[in-house]
Amino acid sequence: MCPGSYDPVTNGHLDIIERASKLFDEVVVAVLINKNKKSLFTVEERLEMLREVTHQWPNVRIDSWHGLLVDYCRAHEIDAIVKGLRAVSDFDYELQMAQMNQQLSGVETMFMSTNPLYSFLASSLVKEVATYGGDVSNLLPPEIEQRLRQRLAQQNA
Ligand code: COD
Repeated sequence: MCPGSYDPVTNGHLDIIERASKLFDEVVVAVLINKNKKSLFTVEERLEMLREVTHQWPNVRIDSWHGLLVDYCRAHEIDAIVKGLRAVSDFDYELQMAQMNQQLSGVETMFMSTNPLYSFLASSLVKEVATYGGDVSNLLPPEIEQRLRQRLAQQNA
């Protein structure tokens, strides 16, 4: 299970998903719906984008979920959550979630070190840079960058 907001999916996410797809028979990439978090893309759009950029990995499946991550894992007999760690700043929160999820359900979390190329990369930063006209072309797949530019243009129209 590779969970996230994926608003939108970045090269940092894709690096983790690809590496997980080589380690596990099947990988579920789930968009977790958080109604309190303001997102730029709808859940349907995020799912569509994820499908577009992961189709080359046949063992990767895309889904969405509203509720506790571990409830999805239990319902689908998933034993492992895979998370990418970018920096020490990620670690405290990720460790807390991993321990809570383990305690709630027994589902284990495995951490994969970020590709150094993407260690500074987060969807929120990409959106901010693109909003002010910065170049994000090496941080996202081209089709996702195009969608991001379109959405930001719609917002400014
Ligand atoms: N390099 C490596 N990994 C990266 C990078 C990068 N540049 N960017 C992101 N990642 C990885 C990280 O592992 C991250 O966790 C994951 O991708 C998803 O990133 P985001 O930003 O899309 O998603 P988040 O951080 O908003 O996702 C948080 C969750 C949705 C996973 C979390 O809130 C959750 O599990 N929610 C469900 C409700 C629940 O069960 N809550 C109780 C938790 S104990």
